[in-house]
Amino acid sequence: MIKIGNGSANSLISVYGGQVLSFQPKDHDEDLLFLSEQSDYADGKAIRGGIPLCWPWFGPDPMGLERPDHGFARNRFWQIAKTEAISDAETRVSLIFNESVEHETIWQQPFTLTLDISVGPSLQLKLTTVNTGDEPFSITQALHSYFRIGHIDGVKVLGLEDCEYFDKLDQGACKSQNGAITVSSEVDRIYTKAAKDLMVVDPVFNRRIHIKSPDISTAVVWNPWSETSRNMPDLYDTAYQQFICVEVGNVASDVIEIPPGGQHSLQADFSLWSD
Ligand code: TA6
Repeated sequence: MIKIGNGSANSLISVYGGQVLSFQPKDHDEDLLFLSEQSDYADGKAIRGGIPLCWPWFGPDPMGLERPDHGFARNRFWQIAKTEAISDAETRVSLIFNESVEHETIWQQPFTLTLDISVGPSLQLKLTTVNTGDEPFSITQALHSYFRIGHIDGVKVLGLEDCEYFDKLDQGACKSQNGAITVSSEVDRIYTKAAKDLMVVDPVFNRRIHIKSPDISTAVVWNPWSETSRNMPDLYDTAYQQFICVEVGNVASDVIEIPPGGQHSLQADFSLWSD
C-alpha cells in the first residue's frame, strides 16, 4: 500500500490492482470512496471498493474465452514508477503495469499501462495504454469507482438525464433515462453519450461528488441492492446502502483501437463539494 498525507487530503493506494482505496480531503469528514470491510485481499481476487481498473475489457470476456470479468489489471501487482511531492498540497504517484510472459495465455498483445494519480484538492487519475507491439489491438475500460454515500435512499446521479442506456438486468434492452437517476432496486446500466460532468448528490452526507472526465462517452451506474449484496461474499448484507458505483470509461460498443506505437488515455477528476 502507498499511504499519502498532504495539506489537501489523505489517500491510500494499493499496488495490487493499481487501485485507489481511499481519498479523504482534509475539510471533509467522510471518505470519497467506499471500501468493503469484507473485501478479499488475496491473489487473483479484486479488492471490493475504491476504484478498481477494468482493463483491457469491461464486463465479461468479449471473446467468450472464460477469461476473468473486467480484465486482469485489477488483480495483478503493479510497480511504482515515480512519486513526487509537487507542493504541500499535491502529491503525485505513477504506477506501471507491463506486459509479461504471465499474461500471454490470456492476452498476447504487448502493452504498457500507466496510472498517474494526483492527490490534491481533488483526486485525479489518468490511465494510459501504450501499444508497444506491431499489431493494433482494441480495448474497453472503466474506472469502476465505488463512491461512499450516507444512504442510497435519496441519492441522485445527475448528468445522464435523457441519455439512452443498456439495461444489463433486462437482457441489455435499450431504454431512455427520464430525469435524474435514483435507486430503489438493483441497477446495472451502461449509459451512452454521457456528459463529461457527472454529479452524485448525497443529502445525508450533505455533499456532492463531482466527476469530470473529458474523454468519455459511456458511463456505468451500478448498485447491487439487497439480494445481490447478500450473495456477494465480499460485501456485507447492507453494504448496498453505503455505496453507488458511477463509472466512467469506454464500454460496450465504445471500443478504442490502439495502433502499433499509439496510445490512449482515460482521465477523471473526482472532487467533493459541501452542500
Ligand atoms: O459495473 C457494473 C458491473 O459490471 C456489474 O455488472 C457488477 O457485476 C459489478 O460490475 C461488479 O463486478 P465484479 O466482477 O467486481 O463482481
